[in-house]
Amino acid sequence: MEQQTIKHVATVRILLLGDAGVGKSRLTDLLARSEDTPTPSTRSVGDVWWNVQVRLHEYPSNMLIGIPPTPDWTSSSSPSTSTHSSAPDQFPPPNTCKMIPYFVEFYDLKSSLRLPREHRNRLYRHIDGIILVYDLLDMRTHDNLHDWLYQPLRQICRYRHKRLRPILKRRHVPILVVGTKLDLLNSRRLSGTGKIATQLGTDEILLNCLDLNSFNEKSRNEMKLRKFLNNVVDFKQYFPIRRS
Ligand SMILES: Nc1nc2c(ncn2[C@@H]2O[C@H](COP(=O)(O)OP(=O)(O)OP(=O)(O)O)[C@@H](O)[C@H]2O)c(=O)[nH]1
Ligand SMILES: [Mg+2]
Repeated sequence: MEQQTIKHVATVRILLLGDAGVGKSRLTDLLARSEDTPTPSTRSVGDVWWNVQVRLHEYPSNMLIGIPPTPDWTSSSSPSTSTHSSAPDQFPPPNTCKMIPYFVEFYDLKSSLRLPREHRNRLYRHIDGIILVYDLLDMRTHDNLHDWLYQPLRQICRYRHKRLRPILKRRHVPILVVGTKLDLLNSRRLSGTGKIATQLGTDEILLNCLDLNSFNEKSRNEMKLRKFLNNVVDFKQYFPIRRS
């Protein structure tokens, strides 16, 4: 990892959305957990409205100085926090890839609180990624994800893109869909899963949030998570917060 002082490590922010009881808090515990931060208190950041847990993510630097991930991404605007140069014509050779550390903050709303709109909108301005969470035992929680997503997506689009609409036709904020309680599913029937993920063109992970091995290194889940976090960093770089 590139040597950087804590002061120079940028932060990306991820919002967890989903019905009460689907497993958002347990999933946050799992996502933020590391050897250095084994308990929630060692990785939690205090906030009145949100449970915020933080982890480090290592971003491969050749992705930043290479060509943007898709042709419709603009690289002309570069965020003030970025220390990276803009795109050269070719990817650098693989051995020039350095890992750049980023803090990742997961924002999980405290369930007992009803969040005032101004607090919500203030946070949405800084959100670089969304994780949609549903319960595999109750597919209504999957269908409700459309409702959970609509307002945050609209607000993030407003703060990060020049135009409000159409949201999904543009390169929107990265989204990951997670179905929980896989361990309690006693049939192999997974009908209905994957619908919203397909509509959004995103990855989906099905897991048991209570299993500490769910994101083992080099597992499919871990690879999907890594790809999502890389996209989140890209989004922060290519769509910095606009001054309104
Ligand atoms: N067996 C099993 N239990 C789970 C799983 N995920 C969550 N749970 C349990 O489901 C319950 C609710 O999980 P939470 O993480 O508190 O749900 P939440 O989405 O944060 O709920 P709110 O904070 O009320 O919105 C807890 O008892 C968890 O232990 C899972 O994958 N498998
Ligand atoms: Mg919770």
